[in-house]
Amino acid sequence: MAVKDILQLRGKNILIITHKGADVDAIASAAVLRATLIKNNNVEIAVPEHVNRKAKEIAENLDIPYSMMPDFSLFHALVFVDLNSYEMLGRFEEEVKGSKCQKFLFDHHTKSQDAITTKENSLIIEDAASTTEVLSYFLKDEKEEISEEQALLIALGIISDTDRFSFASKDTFGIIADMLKISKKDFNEILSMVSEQRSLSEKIAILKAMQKTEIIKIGDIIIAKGWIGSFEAQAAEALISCGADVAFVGGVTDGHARISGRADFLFAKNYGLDLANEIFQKLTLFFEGRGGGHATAASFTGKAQDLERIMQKCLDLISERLEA
Ligand SMILES: [Mn+2]
Repeated sequence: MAVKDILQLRGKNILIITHKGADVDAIASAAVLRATLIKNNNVEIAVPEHVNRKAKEIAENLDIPYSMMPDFSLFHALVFVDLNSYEMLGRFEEEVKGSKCQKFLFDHHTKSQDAITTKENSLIIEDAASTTEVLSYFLKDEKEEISEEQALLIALGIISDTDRFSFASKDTFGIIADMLKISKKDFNEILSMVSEQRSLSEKIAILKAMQKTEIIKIGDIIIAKGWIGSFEAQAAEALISCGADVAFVGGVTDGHARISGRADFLFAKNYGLDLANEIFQKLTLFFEGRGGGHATAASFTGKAQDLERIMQKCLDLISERLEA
């Protein structure tokens, strides 16, 4: 078996699954793959738990159907996009574990220990800007045609996941140039599809998190540690844009402790730091829970009562790492 065998499937029922809390890259990736596979198969998209606001808007505008309660017994093959760990599967975890279906996977997150499928059936490119970028390589290598709509979706995934090109892989701009041509859309039009207005509650939550932020200095390095009820990821991002080199923001959501970590891109590069690998996956050695993500953006979900201790462990691990 190889990941490209997915293109040989004929007359099958295929379920494409995104990570929980699907974002624009996840939904766009699912739709790109669906457009290719649907030529010869029945294809559905499923999202465990919720879809973020922007992704929902894009799914509506581009008529991308998805369900949140698929009947797993109907499908012959499962395809995972924009995730590679069971942690990110949320409430689909048990059904996926129990499923004997063929499983394929496309992703750009740091590889995790709890892999969903075999290496042969996975295409994981950790330094790709988005999963849609990974899919653009795949379709090109397999000489599959990329339609106008797929090109638009690939561009949307890249622009959204790179936070409008605040980082990129060596090929990102070349791909964007190609996709703009195929999509026949101008750049501003695509940009406006992913730009987002923060809600009032989000703005206030983030500003409050700033008030409660502790600043820890290790030599010239600034680590920020904050607390918030929701929007941990956005608050951690805000702390990085305010000047922190690394930020950890913790909160309790739905009875679970959730910690989001962010690192400044250049800082992480200079130190060869990978937050997912070196901090968030390691937390599972000390606490019950799940952790993973990317080099500069990662998270951990554990027991609510451990929040304070998990936050302290993040600081210990990063201090050990940076002082070494
Ligand atoms: Mn992604």
